[in-house]
Amino acid sequence: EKGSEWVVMATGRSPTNIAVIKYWGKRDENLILPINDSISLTLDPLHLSATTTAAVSPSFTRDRMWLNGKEISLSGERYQKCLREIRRRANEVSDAEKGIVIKKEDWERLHVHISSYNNFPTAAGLASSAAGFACLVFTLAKLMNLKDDLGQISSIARQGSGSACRSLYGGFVKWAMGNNTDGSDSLAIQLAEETHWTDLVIIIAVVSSKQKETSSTSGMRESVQTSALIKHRAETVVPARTLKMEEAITNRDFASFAKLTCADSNQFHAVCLDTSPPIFYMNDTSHRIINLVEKWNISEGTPQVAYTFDAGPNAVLVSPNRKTAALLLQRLLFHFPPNKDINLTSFVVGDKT
Ligand code: 2P0
Repeated sequence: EKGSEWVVMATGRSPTNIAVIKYWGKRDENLILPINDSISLTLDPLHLSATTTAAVSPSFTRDRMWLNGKEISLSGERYQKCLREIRRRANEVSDAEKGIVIKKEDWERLHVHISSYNNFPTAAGLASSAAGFACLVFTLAKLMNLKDDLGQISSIARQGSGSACRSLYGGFVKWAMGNNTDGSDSLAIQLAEETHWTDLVIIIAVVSSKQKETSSTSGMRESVQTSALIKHRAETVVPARTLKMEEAITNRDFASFAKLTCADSNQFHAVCLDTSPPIFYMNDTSHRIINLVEKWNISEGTPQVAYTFDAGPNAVLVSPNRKTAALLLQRLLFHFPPNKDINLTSFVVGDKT
C-alpha cells in the first residue's frame, strides 16, 4: 500500500451555449429527454465559460465540490446521476513516474474533490448550468479515463441539465431528441466546427441581472402540462425548422438564420404565455429591443441582426459581421443610454483557444 498522500487531477473548460432552436419541454423528467430537437451556438471559451478541476486521492473521505470558491452540496439527484454514470464507465489510470495505478474497480471507493469557477458572475442573469454541467462531466470523464466518444459524454451531461449536452462541442451543435426510452440516443451532434462561420458577432444585452422567477425546469413542466401550442410546436414547427436551420448554417445564409432564430425565440415565449398560469420571461426593455431590431431589419429589406431570448429578459443579438455589430451597438446605445436599463457585452463564436 502506497502512502495516501498522492493526488491525481484533471482540468477542463466549457463555454456556455445559446440556443437558436429552443429546448422547452421534457418527455421524461427523470432522464431529461426533450420533446424536440434543439440547435445552439457554443460561445468562445474566453468569456462565458466554466473551468473545473477534479482531483482524486485516497485521503479524500467523501465527494465534495466548490463552486466559485464556496462549497456546494453534491447530494442532488442530478449530480449523483452524473457521478454514478461516470464512475460506471471509468477505466484504469496510471502514472508510472509517480508510481500510481488506479484500477477500474478502485473508482467505486475513491472519492473526488471538484472545484469549478465561472468566468462571469452567476448573478449576471446568464445561464450557468449548461457550461457548469458540461465542464463537470467532461473533467471527470478525463480524470477517470473514459473511452466513450463526446456524444456519449454529452448524454451524461444531459442528465445534469438538458442544455449542458450541447456545450460538449464547439461551433454549431444539435441536441438530437432521440427515440429510445433509455436516453441512449438523446445526445449532442456537432453540425459545424467553430471555424465554420467566424464572421458572426454576438452581443448580449444584460437587461436584468436578477434571478429569474420561474426556473426552466418547473417552467417547462408547466408548459407541457397546460399549453396546447407546445404540442404543435414540438410535433410540427420544430422538425421543419430544424432542417431549415441546419441548411442555413451549412450555407452561412444569415438572412435565413436570422429569420428562423427570431421566429423560434418568439414561439418559445408564446408557449410561455400559453402556459397556465402564464410565464413572463421578457420585460418591456426586451420588447423594445425586439422592436428596434425588427424595424431596422424591415427598413433594410433583409435581416441585419437576429435576436433570441432565453428564460429571462436578456437579449442575445447575433450580427453577421463586425461592421453590422458596430452599427447595432450604436443603435442600442442611442435607444438605451449607458447605465440605463441595459449593459452591453460582446462575444464572437469563432475564437479557438
Ligand atoms: C435552451 N433553455 O434551449 C432553452 C431555451 C431555456 C430557454 O435549456 O431542466 O436549464 O436542466 O434540463 O437546460 C434551460 O433549460 O433545463 C434551457 P433542465 P435547462 O437553451
